[in-house]
Amino acid sequence: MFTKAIVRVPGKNFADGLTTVSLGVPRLDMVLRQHVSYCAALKLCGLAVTSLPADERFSDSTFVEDTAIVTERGAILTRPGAASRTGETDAIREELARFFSTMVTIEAPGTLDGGDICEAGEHFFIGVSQRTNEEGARQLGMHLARMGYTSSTIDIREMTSILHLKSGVSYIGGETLVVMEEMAGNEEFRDFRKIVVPVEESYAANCIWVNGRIFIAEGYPQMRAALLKSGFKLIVLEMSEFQKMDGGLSCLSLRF
Ligand code: CIR
Repeated sequence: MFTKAIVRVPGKNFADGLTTVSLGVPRLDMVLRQHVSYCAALKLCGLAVTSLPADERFSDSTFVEDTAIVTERGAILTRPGAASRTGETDAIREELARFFSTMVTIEAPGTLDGGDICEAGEHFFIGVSQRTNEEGARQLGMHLARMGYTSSTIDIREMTSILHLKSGVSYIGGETLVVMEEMAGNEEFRDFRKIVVPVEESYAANCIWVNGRIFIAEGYPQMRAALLKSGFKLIVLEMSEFQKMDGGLSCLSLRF
């Protein structure tokens, strides 16, 4: 169970962040409203939410997930792969130091975004992507092994439709993965029960388990029906403005 989460309020310059999609310019009032609802949902699930103030130096800094991997056995500070985001980790280091006595760091020339790391119980899938390089993946694998976890890498560099591994696959507890159709056949996922997301609902593959509930994005009826049919309790959240900047439900918080 999670007891805490860290989030960061989106800044006024949120729309200046990086994006690979052409869904239009996010509306700040809606960004803020959607962020408030997201935080409220975390609180509803019993988490104490630390809400960091907006950091206007970094337009993408509301996507805190990319700055750290947080586990029950310690935290790993990342080294984000986008040059405009590398400075985001300094503030998160200070914050995490309040909660974690064990903290290690991904070092140059390694790069790694938290969005590429999919925790699945004792095992971690590490995406090698446009943001996470092989050296970053190697360092993370080593840190995780020292903490007693196993890991394996999944190369998504050829998959142009997703930014991060977790844009395409999410672990929602037990033996279950939610996985986009394009990735469902991956051998790494062979031992898991898979809920396959149809191509037209791919964005919904990024969902999160929070203390017995699954947060999913609004507007994806097939995914919603599939999860309900499997007995999951859902919290459906509007994510349109974050989607415009390549962001999903997992990126908006560090949960531990
Ligand atoms: C970026 O390109 O870095 C941000 N605009 C979106 C990051 C989304 N993070 C995530 O999926 N973990």
